[in-house]
Amino acid sequence: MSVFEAQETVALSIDEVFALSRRVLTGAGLSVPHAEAVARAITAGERDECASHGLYRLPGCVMTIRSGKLSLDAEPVVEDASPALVRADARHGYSLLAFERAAPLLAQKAKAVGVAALVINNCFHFSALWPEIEQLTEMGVAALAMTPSHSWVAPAGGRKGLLGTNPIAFGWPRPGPYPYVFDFATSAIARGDMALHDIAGKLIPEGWGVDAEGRPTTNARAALDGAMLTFGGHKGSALSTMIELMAGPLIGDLTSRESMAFDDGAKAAPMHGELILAFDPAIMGGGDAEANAARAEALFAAFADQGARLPSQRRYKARARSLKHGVRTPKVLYDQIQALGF
Ligand code: NDP
Ligand code: PYC
Repeated sequence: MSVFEAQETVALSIDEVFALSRRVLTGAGLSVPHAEAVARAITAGERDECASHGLYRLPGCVMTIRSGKLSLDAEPVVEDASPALVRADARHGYSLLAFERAAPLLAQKAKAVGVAALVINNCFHFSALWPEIEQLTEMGVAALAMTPSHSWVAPAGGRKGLLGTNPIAFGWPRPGPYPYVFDFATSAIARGDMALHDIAGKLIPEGWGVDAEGRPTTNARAALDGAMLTFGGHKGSALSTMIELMAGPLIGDLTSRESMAFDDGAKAAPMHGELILAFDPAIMGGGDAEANAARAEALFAAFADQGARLPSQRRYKARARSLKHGVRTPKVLYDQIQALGF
């Protein structure tokens, strides 16, 4: 349920969300290719009712643009590094354009050798991972993506920020338009969602964060100023640490702690790397790809048999609704975006 459920809203079509995002981003100085890649991600988030990674992100993008740290017109350099490795240097631009430019080669390599990796380096990253995963499943490959962020999250047993909110997302191509996709932070909740709780004056459950003194809190502001906690205790903490390593030192890029140091109080989006793996079901499955796909479908069907839903089902329902009726954005957010003056 949205934290803004009871608030006054403004109705927008999907095209209006994109146009508004593009206008603000180019108005703030971002080059057109970057602005359009970012606007596509923001529009997808708003369309799928992912409030923490939709229009809510626009004021933060403007802050990142004004920080002086982001390259506003960086041309990503895509390198065919080995038969199974694509490297994209975002050159301190946003991650999304680098991903869009490199993703077709990643899928092509996975289809040639079975499994391939895309390493994105030196990118500012603020977006949800599922739009990237869906682009890859549309190309017929299964995919796994992960990225650090800023060190807002305490490790299990600790009380101070060290790990990022570190999202991990996976996608499996299915017949029809809706792949199996999950995408979540390894913190108990994304920081964006924690901030939305703060803005809405809504309490957070115990276990999401501790205050600046390390005491458990149900106050979102106190947890944002203190430290967030991982989901699943030591399990989320270890998974988050794996993401720090795999999408950090393994690919020659920054950990969340180093990203925070790079930021140095500018309050820009985190700057680090991203790792995306792609798998070709035909090569990896060896024998009968159709039979393997049917067995995956049988697994998904068994969820429904016991009344369980698949991850992304809520999003896909929201998408169908938004494409038909448009979206409703909190008026307070809409006014904040208009007040940016672009
Ligand atoms: P959630 O805790 O809401 O988990 C989201 C995932 O779990 C979605 O795939 C969701 O599907 C699925 N899900 C939720 N409830 C159920 C259920 N009852 N049954 C089955 N599946 C369910 O989200 P988070 O707060 O952890 O993350 C939100 C977003 O924040 C992600 O998209 C992530 O990429 C982004 N993020 C980005 C970061 C970055 O650095 N770029 C950092 C951290 C987070 P559905 O959507 O259909 O509900
Ligand atoms: O919501 O945790 C988050 C987040 C961090 C960077 C982008 N989103």
